[in-house]
Amino acid sequence: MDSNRREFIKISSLGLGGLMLSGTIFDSVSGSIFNDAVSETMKYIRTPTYCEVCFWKCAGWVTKNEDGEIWKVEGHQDDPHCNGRFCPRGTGGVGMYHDEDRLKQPLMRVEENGKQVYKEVSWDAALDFIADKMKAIAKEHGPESMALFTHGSGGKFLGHMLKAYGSPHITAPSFAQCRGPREVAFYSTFGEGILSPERTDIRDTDCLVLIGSHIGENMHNGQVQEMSQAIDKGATIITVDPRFSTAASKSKYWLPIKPATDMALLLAWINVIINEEWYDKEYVEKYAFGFDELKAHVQQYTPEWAYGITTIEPKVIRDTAKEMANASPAVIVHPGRHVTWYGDDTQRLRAVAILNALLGSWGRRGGFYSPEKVSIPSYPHPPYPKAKRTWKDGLEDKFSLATEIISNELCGASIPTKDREFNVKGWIVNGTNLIHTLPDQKKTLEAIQNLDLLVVIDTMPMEITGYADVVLPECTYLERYDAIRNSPHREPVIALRMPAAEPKYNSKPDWWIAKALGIKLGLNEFFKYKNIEAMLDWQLKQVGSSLEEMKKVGVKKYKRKYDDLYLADGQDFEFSTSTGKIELYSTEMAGSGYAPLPTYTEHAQPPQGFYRLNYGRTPAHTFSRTANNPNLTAIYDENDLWVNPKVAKQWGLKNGQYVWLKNQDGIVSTFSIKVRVTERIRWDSVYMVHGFGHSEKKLSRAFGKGASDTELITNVKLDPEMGGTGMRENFVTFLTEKPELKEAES
Ligand SMILES: Nc1nc2c(c(=O)[nH]1)N[C@H]1C(S)=C(S)[C@@H](COP(=O)(O)OP(=O)(O)OC[C@H]3O[C@@H](n4cnc5c(=O)[nH]c(N)nc54)[C@H](O)[C@@H]3O)O[C@H]1N2
Ligand SMILES: Nc1nc2c(c(=O)[nH]1)N[C@H]1C(S)=C(S)[C@@H](COP(=O)(O)OP(=O)(O)OC[C@H]3O[C@@H](n4cnc5c(=O)[nH]c(N)nc54)[C@H](O)[C@@H]3O)O[C@H]1N2
Ligand code: SF4
Ligand SMILES: [Mo]
Repeated sequence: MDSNRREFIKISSLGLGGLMLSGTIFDSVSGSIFNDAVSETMKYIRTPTYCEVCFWKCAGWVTKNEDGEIWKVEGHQDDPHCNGRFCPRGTGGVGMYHDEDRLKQPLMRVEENGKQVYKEVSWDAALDFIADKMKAIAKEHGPESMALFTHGSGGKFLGHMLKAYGSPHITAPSFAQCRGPREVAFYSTFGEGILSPERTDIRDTDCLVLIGSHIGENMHNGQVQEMSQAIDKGATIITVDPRFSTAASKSKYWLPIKPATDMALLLAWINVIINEEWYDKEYVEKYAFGFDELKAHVQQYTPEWAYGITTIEPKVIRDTAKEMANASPAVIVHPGRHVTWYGDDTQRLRAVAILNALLGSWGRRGGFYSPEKVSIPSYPHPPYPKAKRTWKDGLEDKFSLATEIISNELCGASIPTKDREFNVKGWIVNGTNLIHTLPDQKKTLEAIQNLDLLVVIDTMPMEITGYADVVLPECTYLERYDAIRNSPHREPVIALRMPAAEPKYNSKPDWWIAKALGIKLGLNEFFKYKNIEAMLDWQLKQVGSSLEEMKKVGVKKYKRKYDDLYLADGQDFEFSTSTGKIELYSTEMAGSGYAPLPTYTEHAQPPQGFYRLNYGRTPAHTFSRTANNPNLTAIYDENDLWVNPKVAKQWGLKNGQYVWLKNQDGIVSTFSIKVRVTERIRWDSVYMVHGFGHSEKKLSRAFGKGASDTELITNVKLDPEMGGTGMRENFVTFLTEKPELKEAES
């Protein structure tokens, strides 16, 4: 491997010959973004949107001031995602539009005087280059050798373009780095997933159990609002977290569990609920499969046994089990969202699913409801070509329960090995900062060095852009149309995003990029619509609305087709599992060679002098995407490191002091992080918020602020069922002096 093939380029080092060319000639061919319909919308003072600061996608209104400049974004009253109120990040979303560090022009990697630099090019030139490379890759390796890594709304259009080109390889970090294990576990148990927004009926629950889920810092809007409603109505909150989270502070019970031992607690709860006969007998008898096997299986997992593992006292385990049973069926053992922790995550989530089944909460008010969404057809197009090879080739029966493509596997498939026939040769990366998002950075960088083509579409000069051959600036969500937001909810509901202003600089929306590139690839048949308005209007008309209507109302609710929000008393119901029942004992797991009933596996504990690296969210930021946002950095601009007072004393660490962190593999953090001495974290762990420690200097507010958890996550525990990356088995120690440049950088 030639390690200099793709030198990291700071976006600031633009080639001298950089020349701005507007895409006017090209625009006249493929349709300008600003055709009549859009120019007309610029007259509106208030335009509908849905938020892109996180994936809760709250619908809102954008208001402009008298000068026609974007002024504020507020929640849409009729939208069940936000009920008229945005979270602090959503309100600060206008900062994405105003951020002066934004990507402004298409850039191409060129060599000048023996040095790789970026040169500003026209859209036409950039897309010509990409199309030529993609054609060459298709010819030499097959179109399936192109992959799309995407997170965010515009990915739909790029995905359509890639499928039309002949590759099914579209992946998002929201599966294997986030909620994949949860979906797989719930599918195996109930035949249905949890989906997004989660189908948790929090507002009507009497007991909410948060096991790792830190709602309140995790600011998914509707859930936070419903949790506070439930608290006001007297619901019991039980929080299991090694850290005293915001949720813990609102809880009747806080169980400061020893990290990595949640499975033991879950199994002990199941043991108690079965042995004390606190489960919903009628429900289990009617709907569940494998109760006797489960009962026999959990006899070994007593609260006394779990105490030794989790440090949670048997009485607390019994008392909390009783609280759940008292509330049953209006109880939710929350499945969490970012659940890729220790590698046995699908199994842990199976235990969560089983517990909910025993409590009868699936399909019940105050438990889990059955969501419904509108069925919106896609704009007509010819069938996609069938790929000759897929990412699964060569995997044999590994990760056989994955329901989506595993991002880290596609990354791995980009590194040639002797025994893998299928290789990925080109990436389009859209709206995902893979350097901070995928664990094991060394592997990500090695994959990147082996590519024939790397295109990055982003709004900001994030780390991933510095490795691209071509960087394409997308305009922000406030400056574009996107696909109709179509969410599964208590009532089906759709929302429109339309541009509130023209794209700044020379940025363009993904829908335009996808269409323009598609046409250059000769895929005209797949892009028959004149422009996005025509396409959206066609789609909306299929469901009894129109673009004109949606521009006025922003959000439209539909009546449910089926009266099945909850199961009716004694209703017969066939679950989509192979037995037609809720599978306490999973036939799917057994059939695929996995454990049909969850078992406890011991995980590594920190070596002497090291602490488990724990990470999470802060209310004012989303991952790394907001780290440079002028409005949000004003609230919080660097992460800190939570350290237990006992540990601080032992190391002589003071509040506010900066330290570097070194992990079990000798990797040292590039930047230092401020110590926060607090009783709110156990002595065996430290905690930081994910998304900080940026090394790209062009991020003028984020550069060097705080530390990155990702660079310290080098030990990845793969989930055997679905390939998720367990990231919480990494341990760090403190360095109080600035270390030499770490190896990877020297
Ligand atoms: N170490 C560690 N890794 C994690 C996590 C963690 O907690 N710790 N969390 C995991 C989870 S749960 C998730 S869901 C993923 C999230 O992973 P990502 O979604 O990749 O997270 P971000 O770091 O926010 O990167 C988003 C990128 O999109 C760009 N962007 C923002 N808006 C737009 C837009 O409108 N268009 C385009 N084209 N680009 C845009 C941003 O500038 C940024 O480069 O990360 C996972 N990885
Ligand atoms: N403000 C804000 N909100 C967000 C996001 C954001 O970026 N910013 N991202 C959204 C996304 S995509 C996701 S996936 C969610 C993620 O949010 P969640 O699904 O709620 O949380 P996790 O990241 O799994 O867990 C973080 C919590 O787990 C605790 N924890 C760590 N180790 C253990 C353990 O061994 N056992 C137990 N029981 N607890 C442990 C941590 O102390 C922390 O409180 O947040 C969503 N909401
Ligand atoms: S929860 Fe906040 S950041 Fe996420 S979509 Fe809603 S308003 Fe935006
Ligand atoms: Mo996530």
